[in-house]
Amino acid sequence: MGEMLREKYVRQPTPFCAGCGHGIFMNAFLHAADEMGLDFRGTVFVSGIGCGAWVPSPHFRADTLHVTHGRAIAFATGVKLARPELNVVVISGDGDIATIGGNHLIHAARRNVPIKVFCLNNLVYGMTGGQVSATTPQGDITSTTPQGNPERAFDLVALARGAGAPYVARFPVVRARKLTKGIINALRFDQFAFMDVLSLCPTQYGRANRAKLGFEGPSLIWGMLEWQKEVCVNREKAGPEEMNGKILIGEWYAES
Ligand SMILES: Cc1ncc(C[n+]2csc(CCOP(=O)(O)OP(=O)(O)O)c2C)c(N)n1
Repeated sequence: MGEMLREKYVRQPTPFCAGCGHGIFMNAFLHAADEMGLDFRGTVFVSGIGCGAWVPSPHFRADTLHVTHGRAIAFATGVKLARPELNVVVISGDGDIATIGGNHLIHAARRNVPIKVFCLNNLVYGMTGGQVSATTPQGDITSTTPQGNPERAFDLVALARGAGAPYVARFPVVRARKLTKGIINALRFDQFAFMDVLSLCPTQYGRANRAKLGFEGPSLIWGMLEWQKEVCVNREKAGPEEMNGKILIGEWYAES
Protein backbone atom coordinates (compact mmCIF):
# COMPACT_ATOMS: atom_id res chain seq x y z
CA MET A 1 0.00 0.00 0.00
CA GLY A 2 1.31 3.46 -0.83
CA GLU A 3 2.59 5.66 1.99
CA MET A 4 -0.03 8.31 1.21
CA LEU A 5 -3.00 5.90 1.44
CA ARG A 6 -1.64 4.35 4.63
CA GLU A 7 -1.17 7.71 6.34
CA LYS A 8 -4.58 8.94 5.26
CA TYR A 9 -6.78 5.92 6.05
CA VAL A 10 -5.00 3.40 8.30
CA ARG A 11 -4.44 3.70 12.06
CA GLN A 12 -2.02 0.83 12.78
CA PRO A 13 -0.13 -2.10 11.16
CA THR A 14 -2.27 -5.09 10.15
CA PRO A 15 -1.82 -8.61 11.59
CA PHE A 16 -2.33 -10.52 8.31
CA CYS A 17 -0.11 -13.48 7.32
CA ALA A 18 2.20 -13.11 4.31
CA GLY A 19 0.15 -13.49 1.13
CA CYS A 20 -3.23 -13.05 2.85
CA GLY A 21 -5.84 -12.06 0.28
CA HIS A 22 -7.59 -9.87 2.84
CA GLY A 23 -4.57 -7.53 2.75
CA ILE A 24 -4.84 -7.32 -1.05
CA PHE A 25 -8.56 -6.49 -0.70
CA MET A 26 -7.78 -3.83 1.92
CA ASN A 27 -5.36 -2.17 -0.49
CA ALA A 28 -7.92 -2.31 -3.34
CA PHE A 29 -10.66 -0.94 -1.08
CA LEU A 30 -8.57 2.04 0.01
CA HIS A 31 -7.58 2.77 -3.59
CA ALA A 32 -11.29 2.65 -4.52
CA ALA A 33 -12.28 4.88 -1.57
CA ASP A 34 -9.61 7.41 -2.47
CA GLU A 35 -10.42 7.38 -6.20
CA MET A 36 -14.13 8.02 -5.63
CA GLY A 37 -13.63 10.35 -2.67
CA LEU A 38 -15.58 8.21 -0.19
CA ASP A 39 -16.33 10.34 2.87
CA PHE A 40 -14.87 8.34 5.77
CA ARG A 41 -16.53 10.69 8.27
CA GLY A 42 -19.95 9.85 6.82
CA THR A 43 -19.28 6.10 6.67
CA VAL A 44 -19.68 3.41 9.32
CA PHE A 45 -17.86 0.12 8.81
CA VAL A 46 -19.33 -2.98 10.42
CA SER A 47 -17.59 -6.34 10.81
CA GLY A 48 -18.09 -9.54 12.79
CA ILE A 49 -15.32 -11.82 14.07
CA GLY A 50 -12.53 -13.35 11.99
CA CYS A 51 -9.47 -12.25 10.00
CA GLY A 52 -11.69 -10.59 7.36
CA ALA A 53 -13.43 -8.64 10.09
CA TRP A 54 -10.06 -7.10 10.96
CA VAL A 55 -9.85 -5.25 7.64
CA PRO A 56 -11.91 -2.24 8.78
CA SER A 57 -11.62 -2.59 12.53
CA PRO A 58 -9.40 -1.44 14.21
CA HIS A 59 -7.49 -0.28 11.13
CA PHE A 60 -9.64 2.24 9.24
CA ARG A 61 -9.63 5.86 10.42
CA ALA A 62 -13.42 5.86 10.56
CA ASP A 63 -16.21 4.80 12.87
CA THR A 64 -16.11 1.00 13.00
CA LEU A 65 -18.36 -1.47 14.77
CA HIS A 66 -16.71 -4.81 15.54
CA VAL A 67 -19.64 -7.04 16.54
CA THR A 68 -20.65 -10.62 17.35
CA HIS A 69 -19.63 -13.40 14.93
CA GLY A 70 -22.28 -13.72 12.21
CA ARG A 71 -24.22 -10.60 13.14
CA ALA A 72 -22.48 -7.87 11.14
CA ILE A 73 -25.37 -7.46 8.67
CA ALA A 74 -27.92 -7.33 11.52
CA PHE A 75 -25.98 -4.53 13.26
CA ALA A 76 -25.45 -2.73 9.94
CA THR A 77 -29.21 -2.86 9.27
CA GLY A 78 -29.80 -1.25 12.67
CA VAL A 79 -27.30 1.53 11.97
CA LYS A 80 -28.86 2.24 8.58
CA LEU A 81 -32.37 2.38 10.07
CA ALA A 82 -31.27 4.76 12.84
CA ARG A 83 -29.00 6.96 10.68
CA PRO A 84 -30.11 6.65 7.03
CA GLU A 85 -27.82 9.50 5.95
CA LEU A 86 -24.68 7.42 6.73
CA ASN A 87 -22.97 5.03 4.31
CA VAL A 88 -23.00 1.64 5.98
CA VAL A 89 -20.38 -0.83 4.76
CA VAL A 90 -19.98 -4.41 5.99
CA ILE A 91 -16.61 -6.13 5.48
CA SER A 92 -16.26 -9.64 6.94
CA GLY A 93 -15.39 -13.26 6.16
CA ASP A 94 -17.39 -16.05 4.50
CA GLY A 95 -17.87 -17.76 7.87
CA ASP A 96 -19.28 -14.59 9.29
CA ILE A 97 -21.48 -13.50 6.39
CA ALA A 98 -22.45 -16.71 4.63
CA THR A 99 -22.21 -19.49 7.23
CA ILE A 100 -23.20 -18.54 10.81
CA GLY A 101 -24.64 -15.25 9.46
CA GLY A 102 -26.20 -16.58 6.24
CA ASN A 103 -29.74 -15.87 7.34
CA HIS A 104 -29.01 -12.15 7.79
CA LEU A 105 -27.50 -12.04 4.29
CA ILE A 106 -30.55 -13.46 2.53
CA HIS A 107 -32.99 -11.25 4.44
CA ALA A 108 -30.98 -8.06 3.88
CA ALA A 109 -30.99 -8.92 0.16
CA ARG A 110 -34.73 -9.66 0.22
CA ARG A 111 -35.47 -6.41 2.02
CA ASN A 112 -33.07 -4.46 -0.19
CA VAL A 113 -31.51 -2.75 2.83
CA PRO A 114 -29.31 0.01 1.30
CA ILE A 115 -26.01 -1.19 2.77
CA LYS A 116 -22.90 -2.54 1.01
CA VAL A 117 -21.63 -6.01 1.93
CA PHE A 118 -18.15 -7.27 1.02
CA CYS A 119 -17.73 -10.96 1.84
CA LEU A 120 -14.03 -11.85 2.02
CA ASN A 121 -14.36 -15.42 0.83
CA ASN A 122 -11.16 -17.38 1.56
CA LEU A 123 -13.09 -20.69 1.54
CA VAL A 124 -12.39 -21.52 5.21
CA TYR A 125 -12.63 -20.24 8.80
CA GLY A 126 -9.15 -18.74 8.68
CA MET A 127 -8.81 -17.24 12.13
CA THR A 128 -9.82 -20.26 14.18
CA GLY A 129 -7.77 -22.99 12.52
CA GLY A 130 -9.04 -23.55 8.98
CA GLN A 131 -12.34 -25.32 9.66
CA VAL A 132 -14.80 -26.07 6.84
CA SER A 133 -17.09 -23.20 5.78
CA ALA A 134 -20.29 -23.05 3.72
CA THR A 135 -18.11 -21.88 0.81
CA THR A 136 -15.45 -24.64 1.00
CA PRO A 137 -15.60 -26.48 -2.34
CA GLN A 138 -16.73 -30.11 -2.21
CA GLY A 139 -13.76 -32.46 -1.82
CA ASP A 140 -11.36 -29.82 -0.48
CA ILE A 141 -9.33 -30.47 2.64
CA THR A 142 -9.80 -28.49 5.84
CA SER A 143 -8.92 -29.16 9.47
CA THR A 144 -12.43 -30.54 10.08
CA THR A 145 -12.68 -32.41 6.75
CA PRO A 146 -9.25 -34.07 6.50
CA GLN A 147 -10.55 -36.55 3.91
CA GLY A 148 -12.26 -33.92 1.81
CA ASN A 149 -15.40 -31.84 2.33
CA PRO A 150 -18.40 -34.14 1.67
CA GLU A 151 -20.85 -31.21 1.29
CA ARG A 152 -21.66 -28.86 -1.58
CA ALA A 153 -20.62 -25.21 -1.27
CA PHE A 154 -22.82 -22.16 -1.61
CA ASP A 155 -22.43 -20.15 -4.80
CA LEU A 156 -22.72 -16.75 -3.10
CA VAL A 157 -23.57 -14.89 -6.30
CA ALA A 158 -26.47 -17.25 -7.01
CA LEU A 159 -27.56 -17.11 -3.37
CA ALA A 160 -27.62 -13.29 -3.18
CA ARG A 161 -29.28 -12.93 -6.59
CA GLY A 162 -31.87 -15.56 -5.69
CA ALA A 163 -32.65 -13.66 -2.50
CA GLY A 164 -33.31 -10.52 -4.55
CA ALA A 165 -30.08 -8.48 -4.31
CA PRO A 166 -30.20 -5.80 -7.04
CA TYR A 167 -26.39 -5.57 -7.36
CA VAL A 168 -24.15 -8.62 -6.99
CA ALA A 169 -20.51 -8.95 -8.00
CA ARG A 170 -17.64 -11.38 -7.72
CA PHE A 171 -13.97 -10.52 -8.17
CA PRO A 172 -10.77 -12.34 -7.21
CA VAL A 173 -7.97 -10.49 -5.41
CA VAL A 174 -5.55 -11.46 -8.19
CA ARG A 175 -7.46 -9.07 -10.51
CA ALA A 176 -6.83 -6.04 -8.32
CA ARG A 177 -7.80 -3.37 -10.88
CA LYS A 178 -11.12 -5.06 -11.76
CA LEU A 179 -11.75 -5.55 -8.03
CA THR A 180 -11.11 -1.85 -7.35
CA LYS A 181 -13.52 -0.77 -10.10
CA GLY A 182 -16.14 -3.19 -8.77
CA ILE A 183 -15.75 -1.79 -5.24
CA ILE A 184 -16.40 1.71 -6.61
CA ASN A 185 -19.54 0.51 -8.41
CA ALA A 186 -20.79 -1.27 -5.28
CA LEU A 187 -20.15 1.75 -3.06
CA ARG A 188 -21.88 4.10 -5.52
CA PHE A 189 -24.93 1.83 -5.86
CA ASP A 190 -27.83 3.30 -3.91
CA GLN A 191 -29.47 0.00 -2.90
CA PHE A 192 -28.31 -3.29 -1.36
CA ALA A 193 -24.98 -4.29 -2.91
CA PHE A 194 -23.19 -7.59 -2.33
CA MET A 195 -19.70 -8.61 -3.43
CA ASP A 196 -18.22 -12.12 -3.19
CA VAL A 197 -14.53 -11.21 -2.93
CA LEU A 198 -12.44 -14.29 -3.79
CA SER A 199 -9.74 -13.91 -1.15
CA LEU A 200 -6.87 -16.28 -0.33
CA CYS A 201 -5.75 -17.99 2.87
CA PRO A 202 -2.30 -19.51 2.20
CA THR A 203 -1.84 -20.43 5.88
CA GLN A 204 -4.96 -22.57 6.32
CA TYR A 205 -6.55 -23.41 2.96
CA GLY A 206 -3.38 -23.10 0.87
CA ARG A 207 -1.19 -25.45 2.88
CA ALA A 208 -3.98 -28.01 3.29
CA ASN A 209 -4.81 -28.12 -0.43
CA ARG A 210 -1.38 -27.50 -1.96
CA ALA A 211 -0.92 -31.03 -3.26
CA LYS A 212 -4.57 -31.57 -4.23
CA LEU A 213 -4.97 -28.35 -6.21
CA GLY A 214 -1.36 -28.11 -7.43
CA PHE A 215 -0.42 -24.68 -6.15
CA GLU A 216 2.90 -24.80 -8.01
CA GLY A 217 5.52 -22.12 -8.54
CA PRO A 218 8.30 -20.36 -6.66
CA SER A 219 6.06 -20.10 -3.58
CA LEU A 220 2.69 -21.24 -2.25
CA ILE A 221 1.34 -17.71 -2.58
CA TRP A 222 2.47 -17.48 -6.19
CA GLY A 223 0.79 -20.83 -6.87
CA MET A 224 -2.48 -19.68 -5.33
CA LEU A 225 -2.51 -16.43 -7.32
CA GLU A 226 -1.85 -18.37 -10.55
CA TRP A 227 -4.67 -20.77 -9.62
CA GLN A 228 -7.08 -17.83 -9.19
CA LYS A 229 -6.12 -16.56 -12.64
CA GLU A 230 -6.79 -19.99 -14.14
CA VAL A 231 -10.15 -20.74 -12.52
CA CYS A 232 -11.80 -17.33 -12.92
CA VAL A 233 -13.41 -16.29 -16.20
CA ASN A 234 -15.14 -13.03 -17.05
CA ARG A 235 -18.88 -13.69 -17.33
CA GLU A 236 -19.23 -11.30 -20.28
CA LYS A 237 -16.40 -12.70 -22.37
CA ALA A 238 -16.58 -16.45 -21.76
CA GLY A 239 -18.42 -18.77 -24.13
CA PRO A 240 -20.29 -21.83 -22.78
CA GLU A 241 -17.26 -24.12 -23.19
CA GLU A 242 -14.87 -21.77 -21.43
CA MET A 243 -17.30 -21.52 -18.50
CA ASN A 244 -17.23 -25.23 -17.81
CA GLY A 245 -15.82 -25.90 -14.33
CA LYS A 246 -14.78 -22.26 -13.95
CA ILE A 247 -15.77 -19.51 -11.52
CA LEU A 248 -17.62 -16.64 -13.19
CA ILE A 249 -16.51 -13.15 -12.22
CA GLY A 250 -18.07 -9.78 -12.96
CA GLU A 251 -21.19 -7.84 -12.01
CA TRP A 252 -24.87 -8.76 -12.08
CA TYR A 253 -27.48 -5.97 -11.94
CA ALA A 254 -31.11 -7.01 -11.42
CA GLU A 255 -33.48 -5.89 -14.18
CA SER A 256 -35.33 -2.95 -12.72
C1 LIG B 1 -20.88 -17.31 18.10
C2 LIG B 1 -19.44 -17.63 17.79
N1 LIG B 1 -19.15 -18.81 17.25
C3 LIG B 1 -17.87 -19.11 16.93
C4 LIG B 1 -16.87 -18.20 17.18
C5 LIG B 1 -15.43 -18.55 16.86
N2 LIG B 1 -15.02 -17.94 15.62
C6 LIG B 1 -14.39 -16.73 15.60
S1 LIG B 1 -13.95 -16.27 14.07
C7 LIG B 1 -14.59 -17.69 13.40
C8 LIG B 1 -14.51 -18.00 11.93
C9 LIG B 1 -14.03 -16.91 11.07
O1 LIG B 1 -14.09 -17.29 9.73
P1 LIG B 1 -14.46 -16.27 8.60
O2 LIG B 1 -15.63 -15.47 8.97
O3 LIG B 1 -14.56 -17.02 7.31
O4 LIG B 1 -13.23 -15.26 8.59
P2 LIG B 1 -11.67 -15.49 8.21
O5 LIG B 1 -10.97 -15.63 9.56
O6 LIG B 1 -11.55 -16.73 7.38
O7 LIG B 1 -11.32 -14.26 7.50
C10 LIG B 1 -15.14 -18.51 14.39
C11 LIG B 1 -15.76 -19.81 14.12
C12 LIG B 1 -17.22 -16.97 17.76
N3 LIG B 1 -16.31 -16.00 17.99
N4 LIG B 1 -18.51 -16.71 18.05
